Parts: sequence; C-alpha cells; structure tokens
Amino acid sequence: MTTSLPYFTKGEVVKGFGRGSKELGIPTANFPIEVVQKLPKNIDTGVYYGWTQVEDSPVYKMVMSVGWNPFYKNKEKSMETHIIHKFEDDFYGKILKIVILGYIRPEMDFSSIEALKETIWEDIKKAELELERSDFQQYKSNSFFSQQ
Ligand code: ADP
Ligand code: RBF
Ligand code: MG
Repeated sequence: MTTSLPYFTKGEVVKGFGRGSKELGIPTANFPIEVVQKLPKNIDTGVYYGWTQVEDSPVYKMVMSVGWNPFYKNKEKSMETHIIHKFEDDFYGKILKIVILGYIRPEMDFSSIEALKETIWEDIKKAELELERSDFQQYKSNSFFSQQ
C-alpha cells in the first residue's frame, strides 16, 4: 500500500462535478484521467496527505482523496487534492504538482453529508500534524517543486 510512497506527480487542474466547494465547503482540485491512470497499482484508493504547489506558488500541505467516492457512487476513479490554504480565485487549467507521503484511511460511505464533512476535517487536522514531522520537510524543498 505505502511501498510506492513518496509518489511525485503533476497535471492540469480540470473540472469535476463542482460538489467540493458547493456541497462540502471543501474544494478539491481534480486531475485528468491520464494522471489517475498513471498511479502505481499498489497505491490503494483512500485518503492521503503530502505537499502540493500550483504552478510557481509556495508549497502547501494537502490532503487527497483517491477513488470512486462511495458516498456519491462516482463511475470514474478520481484523484482530488484539497490544498490547505485559502485561495482568492479558482485555478482551473493551472499545473498542480503533488508529492504523496502518507496514507490516512480507506474511502468510506457515510449516512449524511455532515458525517462526510466531519471526517474530512479530521483528515485535514491529521495531515497538518503529520506533515510537521522532520523527515517530511525535505520533500517540501525537493527540486521537483522548483523545476518548471
Ligand atoms: P470541481 O468539482 O470542479 O473540482 P470543486 O468544488 O471541487 O470543483 O472546487 C475545486 C476548484 O476550486 C479547484 O479546481 C480550484 O480551482 C479551486 N480551489 C480554490 N481553493 C482551493 C483549495 N484550497 N484546494 C483545492 N482547490 C481549490
Ligand atoms: N468521498 C467519499 O465518498 N468517501 C470518503 O471517505 C471521502 N473522503 C475524502 C477525504 C478527503 C480528504 C477529501 C478531500 C475528499 C474525500 N471524499 C470522500 C471526496 C468527496 O466526496 C469529494 O471531494 C466531493 O464529492 C467533491 O468532488
Ligand atoms: Mg473537485
């Protein structure tokens, strides 16, 4: 499961269903299917954390959901990154880079949107804490994020 980590990848931010911001208040930058298909086989569906960057922005903490979102029963596998930073504007079409460093939990179904939201907020808190670990700082300053 975690033998392929750290995993570095990048791709364009594309439109999803528009549910992240509107229904959950937690926007997620979606990758195109080609980026999803490149994921190594042993990266299971579920919730992960790591570092991310939108083009030449600073490197921020992120949480990511990989899979079919059982609560919404999506037909297509998705890879969605919630950046732990407040942006003033959307950034569709920009290049997003990520490094996945750790696994939090499998994808789950929920009985309400509230329960899903609460669990995602727990994931965010966990990611914020884990990413303070000293062995994860080197990835924030990795040359992957400074190269074009
Ligand atoms: P979609 O279904 O199109 O992915 P979302 O409601 O999930 O729509 O919103 C995601 C979009 O919001 C991103 O593509 C990005 O342009 C913007 N956005 C703004 N702030 C953030 C953030 N902190 N993390 C991720 N995306 C963000
Ligand atoms: N969707 C689910 O159906 N089950 C989950 O357990 C789940 N966990 C998530 C964890 C995080 C950190 C994030 C950012 C999203 C998660 N989602 C989950 C996806 C959520 O349903 C999705 O972002 C919205 O539907 C918007 O596309
Ligand atoms: Mg999204």
